[in-house]
Amino acid sequence: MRAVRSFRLFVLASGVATLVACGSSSGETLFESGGTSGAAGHGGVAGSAGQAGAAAGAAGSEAGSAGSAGAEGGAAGEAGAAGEAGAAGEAGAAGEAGAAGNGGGPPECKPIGHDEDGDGVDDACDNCPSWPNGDQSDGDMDGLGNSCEASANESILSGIEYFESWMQAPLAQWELSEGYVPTQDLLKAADTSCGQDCGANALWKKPLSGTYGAESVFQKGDGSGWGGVLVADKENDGGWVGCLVQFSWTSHTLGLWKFTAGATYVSQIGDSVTAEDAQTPSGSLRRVRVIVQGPNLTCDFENDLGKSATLSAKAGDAMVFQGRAGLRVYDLNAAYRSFSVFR
Ligand SMILES: [Ca+2]
Ligand SMILES: [Ca+2]
Ligand SMILES: [Ca+2]
Repeated sequence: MRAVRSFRLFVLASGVATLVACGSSSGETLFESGGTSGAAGHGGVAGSAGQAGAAAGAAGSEAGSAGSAGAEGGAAGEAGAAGEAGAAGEAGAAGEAGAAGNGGGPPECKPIGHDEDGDGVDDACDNCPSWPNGDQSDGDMDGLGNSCEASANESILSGIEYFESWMQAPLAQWELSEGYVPTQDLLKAADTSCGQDCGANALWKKPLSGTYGAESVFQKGDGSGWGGVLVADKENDGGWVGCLVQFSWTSHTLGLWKFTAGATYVSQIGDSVTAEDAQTPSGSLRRVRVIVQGPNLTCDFENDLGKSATLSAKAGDAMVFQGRAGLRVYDLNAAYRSFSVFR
C-alpha cells in the first residue's frame, strides 16, 4: 500500500501531469443516476482491481482479492494484462482468477483514462473514486467500496450516484457563488481574508432526499478558515447545514454548523471535536462527508494520515436535513478535488 500512496501524492503534486492525463475526459459526470451508478461501480471492480495490483506491485493477498473482484465484474482479460504490465506473477494470478469468474457478473465499466484518487483504478471503474482503495474491498458486495461506506453501518449506502472530479469547471451541474474560482482539475476558493464575505458555496443543483451521503475531498492552503460539505435545510429559512472543518493556527476541529441564507448568521450544532493535529501539512487530503438518514445527520472527517473524527446530530422540529448538497468554504484558501453523492 505504500506504493499506492506514493503514486497518489505524485499526482497531486504534479498538477500539469494530472491535467494531461485527464484532458480527454472534460469533466464528465461519471455517475448520474441511482440506477446505473451501482452497476458501474460494481462492474468497475473488475479490471481496476487488476490495475491496482499492477500499480502497487500487489502482494499475494491483494492479488487474490483482485481475482475475486474480477470474478464479480467479469473483466478477466484486463486484470491479466494489468498483471503482466506491472508486477509480477502474483498480479498475473489475479487475472487468472478473474477469468474463472466469467459469466453473470454486472456489466463492465468503461475507463475514462483518469484516476482522481491515484489508486490505480480508473474513476469510472473505482468503487470509491474519491479515496485511494487499490484493493477495492467491498465487504457487503453492493458495489460501493468499503472506503466509501458509512463508517457506522455499511448497509446505509449502496452505490455511487454522482462523482465529480472537478476536471474542469462544473458549471452545468453546479451553482457557484462569487467566492469560487474554478480552474482545471481543481475548484479553488478565493484566497482572501475578508470576513463573512469570503464565504462561498458551490451547490449541486439536483435536490436530494431520503437517505444519502455527500462527500468531498479537498486540500487547504496556508492560513485559517473553514471548509466542508453542505446539506440543505430547505424547510427552515433557506440556509444550510454543513459538516465543516475549522482550521485555526492552533486547532483543526470538525463541527456541524448552521447558516442562514447569505451566511449573515451562523450557529454551531452541538460540540466540535478535534479532527487532526494542527501540525498536519496543508497539502494533506481531507475527506469530509455527511450522511443523511431522515432526521439524523452524521458528519465524518478523515485525512490521508489516518486521522478521523465523527459528529452526529438530530434535526429539530423546524429543521429537515435534505435538499441540495454542496461545498462551503469560509475565509479559506482551499482546493476541492472531488465531490461524490452516494445512495
Ligand atoms: Ca481511482
Ligand atoms: Ca478509489
Ligand atoms: Ca459495499
